[in-house]
Amino acid sequence: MLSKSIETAINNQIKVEADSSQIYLAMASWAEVQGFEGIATFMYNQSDEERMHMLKLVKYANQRGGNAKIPNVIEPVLDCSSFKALFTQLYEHEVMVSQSINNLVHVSLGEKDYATHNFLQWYVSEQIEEEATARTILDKINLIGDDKGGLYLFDNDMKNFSGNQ
Ligand code: OFO
Repeated sequence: MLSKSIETAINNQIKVEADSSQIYLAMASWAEVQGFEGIATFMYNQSDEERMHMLKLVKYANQRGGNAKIPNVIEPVLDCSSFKALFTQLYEHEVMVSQSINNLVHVSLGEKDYATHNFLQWYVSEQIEEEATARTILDKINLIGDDKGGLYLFDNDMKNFSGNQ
């Protein structure tokens, strides 16, 4: 049985994952309208992954006798002034998600809820990957700058990136 404080902390994380899914969806739609098919595909896939992260938490909370709360959807505010700005926002968002997962791990240990602690290890590993992916992409964008040819190749590259996820 989940304690009230763990239930609340999981519900907070459910919202973080739901917001992440919305942010990636907004980025996907923006990239699609701009004609960047590869980036759009990557973002759509990420959005689906974040929804899956949210669902896992919903099911876990309910399975442990808690009550998962389904949050409102937010309208994401994107910085589309440049690709660099957009991917910096993405990277910073993932760092924030990792911190949020770490907090949750901390709360579960404090409460000696080892089942939740064990369940969260999957998220800890997932965040290592997601942060690394975001950092790799940002490094590439920094190399390309505003070069149109480079962006074209980068967009193509992103299709494969999505395939590897
Ligand atoms: Fe990338 O946020 Fe989920 O865990």
